[in-house]
Amino acid sequence: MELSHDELLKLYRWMVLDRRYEEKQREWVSGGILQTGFYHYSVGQEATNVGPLFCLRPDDLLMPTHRGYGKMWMKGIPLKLITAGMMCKKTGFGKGRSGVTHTGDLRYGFLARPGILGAAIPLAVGAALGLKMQKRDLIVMCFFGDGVASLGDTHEGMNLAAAFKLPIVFVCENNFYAVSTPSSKAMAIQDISQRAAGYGFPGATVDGNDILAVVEASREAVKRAREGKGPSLIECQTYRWYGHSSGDPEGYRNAKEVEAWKKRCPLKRFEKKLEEMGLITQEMTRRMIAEADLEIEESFAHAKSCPDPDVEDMSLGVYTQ
Ligand SMILES: Cc1ncc(C[n+]2csc(CCOP(=O)(O)OP(=O)(O)O)c2C)c(N)n1
Ligand SMILES: [Mg+2]
Repeated sequence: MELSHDELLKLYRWMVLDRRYEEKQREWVSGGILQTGFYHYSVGQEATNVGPLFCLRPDDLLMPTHRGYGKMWMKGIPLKLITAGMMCKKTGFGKGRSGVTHTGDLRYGFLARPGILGAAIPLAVGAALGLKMQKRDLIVMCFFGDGVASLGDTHEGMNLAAAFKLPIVFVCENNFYAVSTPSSKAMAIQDISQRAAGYGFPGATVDGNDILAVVEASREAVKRAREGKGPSLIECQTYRWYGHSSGDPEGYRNAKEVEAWKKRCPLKRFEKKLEEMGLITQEMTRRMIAEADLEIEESFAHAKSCPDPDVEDMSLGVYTQ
């Protein structure tokens, strides 16, 4: 796969920001600064967050999931807007009403994630159908988890996408758990990508902690969708280092398993590769971390200065005027 040095460093920078932002967010939550519900961390899943979106055009559409805040800035949403949204500020993403989890904004091609798991798949397929009917050369990228893989809506949506040859790429973030349920107890197949054959489109399983493998598979699937050849399914096998959400005591998995996955850290692996290629030094890494931290702090300072929503803002967008 051809990636320029500039592209490789860009990928690394995005992954650094993703890691630093979520680690900071955990501090905000434990320090009581963020109090607006649950936060779903994706630390450990950075390559899966960043890689597929790296292959999109800015005007393509994304259906995200509840996990992976990095998908937001990868889709062009400014960090300041995201942090203000997390703090439920009036001028933040989501306009202060539900944090950022179930909000969308078409100006960024960012579709709203419904709270009902699985419902996102037919919505994303509907968006792809719209693009096809309008004869646009845009595509939809639709993320979902291993838990969502077995829901009825998922099968119906994928089947329709195949039957209508829609411009959509399905990205399964298989982190092997749906809250406390291990995927080994929820399905009898080895790889979720095997399901693609049943719908009639290509499916591939990749190491979701290997950014280059993720980008390679994503590029191929995006190209296929854009050329009008229909959907693909990419299963990225990865792991979340922390609980399902900020309040999870994690009684369902053992520390040994978590430690084993931490050894496969997507960031460290990529860093090592870039060092071997002579593209990065420890000094550069330190500088990139400092730059990411500064951007995060600036977004936080901005969010603190934003106004809180007013009572009348509650019905904004709920009823037509
Ligand atoms: C229909 C429905 N059932 C349950 C929930 C609660 N819920 C939110 S996330 C989640 C787990 C999803 O697991 P997975 O698809 O593997 O994604 P992950 O959280 O691992 O990224 C559950 C059960 C929900 N939102 N909707
Ligand atoms: Mg999961």
